[in-house]
This record gives sequence, structure tokens and C-alpha cells, in this order.
Amino acid sequence: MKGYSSDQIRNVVLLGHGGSGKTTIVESSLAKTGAVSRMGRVEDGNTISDYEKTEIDKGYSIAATVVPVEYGKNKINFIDAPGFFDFAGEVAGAVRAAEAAVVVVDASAGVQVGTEKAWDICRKFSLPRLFLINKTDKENVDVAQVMADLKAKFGASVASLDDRDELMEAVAGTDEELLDKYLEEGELPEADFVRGLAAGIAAGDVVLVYKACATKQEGITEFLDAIVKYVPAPTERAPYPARDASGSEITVAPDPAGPLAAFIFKTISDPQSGKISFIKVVSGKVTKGVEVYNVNAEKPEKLGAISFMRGKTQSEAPEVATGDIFAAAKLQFAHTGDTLTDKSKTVKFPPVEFPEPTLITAIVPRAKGEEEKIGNGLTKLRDEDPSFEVEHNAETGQILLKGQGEIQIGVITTKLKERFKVEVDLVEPKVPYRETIRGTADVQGKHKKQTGGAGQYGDVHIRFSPSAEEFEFSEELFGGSVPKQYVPAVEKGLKESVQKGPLSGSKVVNIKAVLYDGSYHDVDSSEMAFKVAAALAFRKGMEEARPILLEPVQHVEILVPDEYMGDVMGDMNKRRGKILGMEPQAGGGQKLVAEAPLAELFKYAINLRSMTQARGSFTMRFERYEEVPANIAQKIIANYKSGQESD
Ligand SMILES: Nc1nc2c(ncn2[C@@H]2O[C@H](COP(=O)(O)OP(=O)(O)OP(=O)(O)O)[C@@H](O)[C@H]2O)c(=O)[nH]1
Ligand SMILES: [Mg+2]
Repeated sequence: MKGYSSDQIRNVVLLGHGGSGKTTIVESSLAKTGAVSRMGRVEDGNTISDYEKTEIDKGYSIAATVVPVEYGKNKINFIDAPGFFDFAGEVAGAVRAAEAAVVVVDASAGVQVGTEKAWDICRKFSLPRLFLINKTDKENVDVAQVMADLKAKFGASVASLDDRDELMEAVAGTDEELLDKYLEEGELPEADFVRGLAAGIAAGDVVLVYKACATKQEGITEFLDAIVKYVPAPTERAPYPARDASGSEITVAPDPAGPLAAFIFKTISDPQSGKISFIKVVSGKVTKGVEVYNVNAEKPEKLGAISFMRGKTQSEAPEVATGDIFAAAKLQFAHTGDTLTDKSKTVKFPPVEFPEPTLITAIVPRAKGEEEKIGNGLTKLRDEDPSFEVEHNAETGQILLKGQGEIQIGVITTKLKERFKVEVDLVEPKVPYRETIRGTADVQGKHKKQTGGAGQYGDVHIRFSPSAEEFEFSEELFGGSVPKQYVPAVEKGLKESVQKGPLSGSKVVNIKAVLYDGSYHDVDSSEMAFKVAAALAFRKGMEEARPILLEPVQHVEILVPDEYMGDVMGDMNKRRGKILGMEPQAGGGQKLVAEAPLAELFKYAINLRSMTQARGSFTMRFERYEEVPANIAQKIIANYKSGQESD
């Protein structure tokens, strides 16, 4: 692919509800411009954009894919983002590289949740946008109705070029001077209208609507023309917010003559060619073999193989202009979100804001001993998709996989199997319960075995009481009842014992032990014997000191549109949640602040989505441990005991 100058480039991200036709529109654009001789179909798994094996198998987009379409003297870099909400992380990266968005709407479905979400993202990033009503060929489609719905939902500034009067009014509304003229004369002079329209679109104040049938390649030329005409070139866009070397807020203007500044908005780990970083050049230019400075990693790095990629196909890029997007292979230190600059003039762009993972599941290898393989695979996959997290929970011994939803987690396990050859099962996460005592105990632990050969003898008296610290140990021994050399063994015995409480096998916390008496035997006493004696004392002490079960309680913040508020609150109560407050949100809806036990929240991501038609979202973080209510504790304890008996 030849190099294009900045003014010829357009970077456009395709957003919209899953299945609205984004990938097909890209394919249709490639066919219309002659880049492919035969148009692929998502159903046939042969589109340029959905080339990855999992995408082909599943029949929908999973990763954001860059597909340049050469059109006349222009190059439009489409970034085809997945519509499924589970892949919101891909959208977060993709929007950062674009100067505008096309929100694709399925004509037969009208405005969907994914349409609303796309709109919200455009607003958040102040992205100029166009609507494209696709699938106009489907039966019972009423394009005029969809148009009316778009207007009703997103405002009067949404208009098609055919509604010239309405559009003129919308354009006039974006500028005081234009408005005065319009009110005076009843219309705008053509030159003012054209200029006002372009300005209004660039500012995101006016949104043009186009229609197309991607499968039949209808409306595609008009659509591509609109992008060339109305999407700002990368050098015409607003400067990028960033920070300078001292951390002060600055902006970086897209300047072809300026020093290099670029950022990585997407990473793939290709099974064949390894890691590939997708990079947007904000300022300056990039040439093959040049050394850049990774500001995040604080490492210089050489850009060896650089290319323009169209789906999976690479073509050499001798030079990349300001505003263009290119791919660099095998960068050692690069991660999505990193800034690359000229070493002498560093700036740092804000990191990609990935959505927080909220669906928690535990992952186990099907074959024993493959935990490490899982770990390695997940680390590589996280390079591609930082919107999921992996946690090794020391207390439960589980590997936790935290993601955006079931579909994403399913994709991860599929990739683990296909790329890393490790088969896994997903299981319920275990709650990291803890145990503590409410009362005190004064007990003896005596370990005595004096039959047969070498005997064992250890005897300790220990007082147990609650403590503010996790674990406290001290001794108040008199006159050598327990020889000093055995005291560390007693402490060790207790420290091992607190790892596995008697109620649920969980860690025991906030307990104080005072060793104050005991006895020993000249021949039979040993460190081992005192360790065992301490363990016996611990068991007895726990029993007598009113042990209780603790569970983690999470602080939860839920964003909910008003119409689902009642359901979400009712559901929170069922989860033993406490509502702490409600805050009305600027864009509508409420933020519900609550606390609820972690045990009730592992699948909340799924439940909230179905309760709110995917319009609600939430975040949570650990708050504190709290006593498990008696009726529930009984069940957990009984469960643990029966599990132990069958062991
Ligand atoms: N009838 C008709 N079907 C279409 C049209 N465009 C796309 N489709 C079909 O709609 C389905 C979804 O199309 P995709 O291009 O995968 O949609 P998408 O928006 O990329 O979907 P995600 O990647 O999941 O977000 C496929 O079966 C397409 O063949 C169209 O103009 N008319
Ligand atoms: Mg797609």
C-alpha cells in the first residue's frame, strides 16, 4: 500500500449494536473500491475484518480490526469494533485512534442499546459522528421511522442531507451568527450552510444520517464520500490532551513537522507472527528502522518491521505520515496505551480506559498440573485484551478470571485451548471466608506418646483472645515450664494452624495467643512434639472462644436508568445488600451506592445486564470483612464438615 499524506487520511471507528452490519460495511467498501474482487460474508467466515479463527468460528467480531480502504486519492482507515458489550475494551482502544465514528443502525431493529452506548461513547470522546442505517433491504423496514426514532432519541441535530430544511435549522442552531442570519432571512446562504454544516459535524453538534445495504453494496459510495467530505483529516482535529515530561497537562497538536509522538491503541498476539502493536501517529512521522522512546516503559526501542495492515494482511510501510495508523511487529516493551516519542521530546498520552471487569469465575485446568500453562496463556491474551484480569487467590488457592461477561470469558477459554493447548473448566469461585473468635479461652494442648520406641512429649497452656492484629503471639512463662528452645515451635504450630480454621478451613484472623504454662520431658520432648501440642491447643481454644465466620463485603456502585431502579434495588435486597445512597446522574439515571457480600456478586454482571437490558453497569471493590449471618454460616460450616468427612 502506498503512503498517504495527512490530508488524505481519514480514521473512522465503526460502532453500533452487535450484528448491525459493521464488518459487512467494511467488506462492502472494500468490494466497492475494488480492493477485493469478491465480497466476503460474515456467515462464510471470509471477511477481511473478522479473520481471526475465533471470530470465524463464532460469526461475530471479537477484536477491533484496522481495515484501510483506498478511495480515490484518499485512504479511510476503518477500525471495525465489535458490538457485543463483552468486548467494550476493544471499543475503548479503537475510539482513541479515530477522528470520527460511524454509528451503524440495523434498519430492521431501529435504535438498540448498542446504538445508545455508541452515542454515549462518541459524546464522551467528543467524536464527530455519522449514522448509517444499514440493512435497508430487509422486509418490513421503515427507514423514515428509524430516522424519526434517531431524532427522538438523540435530538433534532440528527438529520439526513435530504431534509435540507431541518438540517439548515440544525446548522443555524450551532452558531449564533448563523442563527441570526437564519432567523432574519428564513434560510442560510449556500456558502454559510456548507461551512456551518462541516463545522457542526466536526464539533459533533450536527449528525448526518446515511442509509445503505451493505450486502448489496448500495449506498456505499455516498457513505464513503461523506466520510471524505465531513470527517476531519487527522491534522484538522483538535489537539490531543497529554502530559509533558514534568507531568503538567499539555496538548499535542497534530503537526507533520513536529517531533514524533504516537500511541499504541491495540495489540494482537498473532500465533504466527507474534506480537503486533497498532500505532497511531499523532505528530511527526515514522520511518522504518527508527528508534523511538517508549515513555511508559522508559525504554528506547527500534521500530524494525513496520507495515500497514488490512485485516491480517501486511504490506510494507516505508514511511508513515502524521495521523496515519501502522503496525509494528515484535516490540519488546510495548503495551496497549503506551506512548512512543522522540527521545529528546517526551510526552505522555492518557492510558486507554478499559472497562472494569466485574464477572468473576474460577478457572481450573482439565489436566493436573497445567496451572502454569494457564498462567502463561492468560498473560499473552491479556496483552491483546486488557479488559480482563487474572488473580491467584492465595486464600482459596483458585485462579480467578475476571471479565466483562460470559461471551468474553468463553472466548478466552477457547483461545487458551486453541493457541496454548490447555483445556480448562470454569468453576464457581470460592468465597475467601475468614474465621475469628468473639470470646476468650484458656486451654491445654498436650501431645504425649510414650509407647514403643522413641516417645513424644509436649504440653502447653495457652490463652486465646480477640486481637486487633491479624495474629499475635507472646509468652508469659515461669521457671522453665516450657524450655525456651521450644517456644518458637509453639508459635510455628499456631501460625500453621491459623491457616485453616475449624469452621470452614479458612484463614483465622484477629487472634491473640499467650503461652503461659506447660511441661516437658527430658528425653521425649522435641520441637515437633511442641508444635503438635500447640495445634491441639489451638483447636480446643477455637472451639471454646466462640468462633465465627467472616465474609468479604464489597462496596458497589451501580449506574441504572430510572426505569430499572425498582428492580435493581429489590434485587440488591435479595442479595443481602444494603443501599447506602442514590445520586442522580447528569446524563439521566441514578448511581446506586450499596454494600453486599462478595458471595452474592460473582455473577452480578450477568444478572444486572439482564435486569436492565444491558443498560446498567457497575463497579465494585473490597470494603471489609463482616460476620456471616448465622443461618448462612450454619450451611457453610455443615458443607465444610461433610466435605471433610468424605475426604
Ligand atoms: N439483509 C442484510 N443483512 C446484512 C446486511 N449487512 C449485514 N448483514 C448481515 O447481518 C449479520 C451481521 O453482520 P456483521 O457485519 O457481522 O455485523 P457487525 O455489526 O459487524 O456485528 P458484530 O461484529 O457482532 O458487532 C450478518 O449475517 C450479515 O450478513 C444488509 O445490508 N442486509
Ligand atoms: Mg463485526
